[in-house]
Amino acid sequence: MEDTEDFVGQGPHPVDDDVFKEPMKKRRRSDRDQRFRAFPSMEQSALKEYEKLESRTRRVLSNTYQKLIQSVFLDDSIPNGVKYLINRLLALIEKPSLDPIYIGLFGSTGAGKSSLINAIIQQAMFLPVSGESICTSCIVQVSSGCCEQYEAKIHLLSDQEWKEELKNLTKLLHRTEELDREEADAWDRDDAVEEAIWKLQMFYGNGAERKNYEELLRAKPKGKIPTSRIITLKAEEAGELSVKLDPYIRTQRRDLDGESAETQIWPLIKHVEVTLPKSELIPEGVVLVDIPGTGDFNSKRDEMWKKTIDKCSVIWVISDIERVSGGRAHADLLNESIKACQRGFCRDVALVVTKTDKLHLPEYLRERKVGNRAISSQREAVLERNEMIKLQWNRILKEKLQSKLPADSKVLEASDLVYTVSTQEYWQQALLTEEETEIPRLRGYIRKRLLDKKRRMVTKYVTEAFGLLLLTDSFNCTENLPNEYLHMSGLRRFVEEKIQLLEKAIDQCFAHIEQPLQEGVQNARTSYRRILGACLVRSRGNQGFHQTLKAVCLKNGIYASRTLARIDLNEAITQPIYDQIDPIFGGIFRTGKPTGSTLLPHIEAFKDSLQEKMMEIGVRNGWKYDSYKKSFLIQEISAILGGLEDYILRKKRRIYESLTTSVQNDLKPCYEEAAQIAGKKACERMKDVIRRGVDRQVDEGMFERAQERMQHQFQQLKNGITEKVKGSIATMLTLASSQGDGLYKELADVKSEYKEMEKLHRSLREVAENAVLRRGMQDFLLRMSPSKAVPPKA
Ligand SMILES: Nc1nc2c(ncn2[C@@H]2O[C@H](COP(=O)(O)OP(=O)(O)OP(=O)(O)O)[C@@H](O)[C@H]2O)c(=O)[nH]1
Ligand SMILES: [Mg+2]
Repeated sequence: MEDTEDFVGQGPHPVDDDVFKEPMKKRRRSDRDQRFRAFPSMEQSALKEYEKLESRTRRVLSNTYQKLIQSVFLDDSIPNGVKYLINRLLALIEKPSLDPIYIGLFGSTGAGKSSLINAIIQQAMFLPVSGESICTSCIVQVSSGCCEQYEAKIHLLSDQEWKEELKNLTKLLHRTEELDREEADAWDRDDAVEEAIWKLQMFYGNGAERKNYEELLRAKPKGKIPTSRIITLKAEEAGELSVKLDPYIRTQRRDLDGESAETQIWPLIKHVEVTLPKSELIPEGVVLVDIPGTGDFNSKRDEMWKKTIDKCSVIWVISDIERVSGGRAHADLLNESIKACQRGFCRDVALVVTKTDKLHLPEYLRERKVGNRAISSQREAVLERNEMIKLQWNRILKEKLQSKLPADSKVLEASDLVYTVSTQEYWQQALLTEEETEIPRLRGYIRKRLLDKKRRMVTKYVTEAFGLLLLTDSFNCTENLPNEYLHMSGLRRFVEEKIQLLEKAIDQCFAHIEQPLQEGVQNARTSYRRILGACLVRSRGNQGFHQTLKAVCLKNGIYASRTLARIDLNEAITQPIYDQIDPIFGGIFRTGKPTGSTLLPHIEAFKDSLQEKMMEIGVRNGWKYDSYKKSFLIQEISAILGGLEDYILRKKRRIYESLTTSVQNDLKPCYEEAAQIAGKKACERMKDVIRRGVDRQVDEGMFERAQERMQHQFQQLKNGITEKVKGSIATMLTLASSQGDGLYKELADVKSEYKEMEKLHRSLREVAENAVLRRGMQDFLLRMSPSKAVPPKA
């Protein structure tokens, strides 16, 4: 742990960012800043301590595993208990160190997402950026690894996926012959069509847009497609990889003829993964994801878009300072992010306002109503505006989140929901200091998230490993007492009763959703016509909308392109239901402080009562205070129920989406019918078919069916939970009561491993204490130092 000692500001440390920085950059850094530089390394030492603890634990587990398999290797039959042990050890050894933390940068085109990633990773021109047109063409993931090289993997659509895309593209382009003259003139090719033609031309050459699906299936693509469907690029330096990568990521201009090999396979690109060499700026385990704001016409890519948003545990909504107020796209993005908190793993939403350097001073001064302080410079104006934006948006965001999420969600406690950044100033520092560009603050945020997660993960890991070592060691210790079996069967009855109680508790907690669900359905019934009407008009009138609408229908109600706002009819008409259920739904699945409707505390209570019972039985049986068997049982109960939490989180998304999925399913025939329509007044006729189709389905109980499906999903979750609990506990009890029954075997001596594990388990607390101590010192130093940027008086 080389760094552990340098956490108190003992003068300037040339660690961290400085090493990577370009030499010619202007510096404006006081002594205070120098001391601040030490903070990241404090966090890093904690991180390293946890990492060390984890790797040592893994080593102990492997040694134990090896000894075990050696001692049973030649046996004819391996006792069940030992098998169980071996499997558990192996599972723990193979458990991935840390699921990466995905941080999604989610924003409209031109908002500055790619520029921000470049600044955070300290590579000025790494990802392509552009001020002229849509730049990043697909989802790009950036992370750091342990190798020395820069690497990129370009993932392509599979053959099947491309065929499906082809089918849809040709359907969209298939204009009917009977289109009459008048309409043909008015037929202004809209975005969906432009894009389809261009994709086909790029992939198969000019004229492809006139061929039908079967012809295109036989046609030969211009470019070479690797059978693995992954293109790997490697480079020694960032600049080198950046050049190679550029054509794959950058949206190609349609007016240019794509002749290079990269652009020819471009319509196939699904997403891109970039791995940087080991970096202190984005530590291993963090993935920054550049997510375009609208999704994609291709179903596979669109599905991935949604999944990617859902797998992010942090979402930064990126918004250009000039668009942050009043932009509809911006509001849509915020809503989508809050939805992700409901259905996905997202725990944290923040607003990152970009390009704060863009300020026209005379204009600002003229509009400026607040402040009695005179503003004399661009810099002061920028800083003042930043503060104002923070105040304003912190409030707006909190209100928005409050109406959607349970009242005391973690994200609502966060003091910093808004960041005001400037990547341009980060590189130039003509106006602002590095700190004031808030790029370092975002890096701090990333590190804090990682550290929190690592702490939780390692604590769980070490505790579980310790329990397993206890059990292994206990196989070598005969501790059999009379009457024990009797108590075990008593225990079985006890467990059954407790499971019944758990089932009841889960029912009660799910019952909270029923009333809002009912009300939501009523609201949906009364407002669906208005909502649908709003979705089916375009400010431009029908011109060109005809094709977009066709695309919507071809995709079962969902249409996404890079240039238009996303259209999702199913989501739109179920929105009134979601508006009603959102806070309750969030409440059921929340972690942290429980309310009457929260699910997890019931499982926790179930665990506690079981563990208490184990203790009791232990005492009655005269098991030694730290009896192996007792420890094992208690440990295993934690492990079993700990696994449930992940299971519940995975199911959550399915339940949440069941309303829109159900509606989409019911409306499928109507979408299919509408997609067939061509010829005269196609647009009006399509709208008509959709309207009538939805009316009919609503009359036949579409919303009520959606409600039932959601309730059914909740029931399934309940059954899943109880089945899992029953199964695992039964196995555990069988093992625990069978030790004396010939299933037990003298195993290799693992005393030393046990001792080592005990030590590691103890140091878990030390590491946590160190972290608290360091944080205290950090707070102290912060308080002692002169205030940071002078906040303007509002
Ligand atoms: N003045 C100023 N311009 C910026 C800043 N950050 C980004 N830009 C410019 O804004 C434009 C768009 O930036 P990008 O990073 O390409 O935006 P994006 O969100 O990745 O856009 P897409 O890839 O199209 O989704 C570029 O011309 C950048 O140079 C900033 O902090 N200040
Ligand atoms: Mg971009």
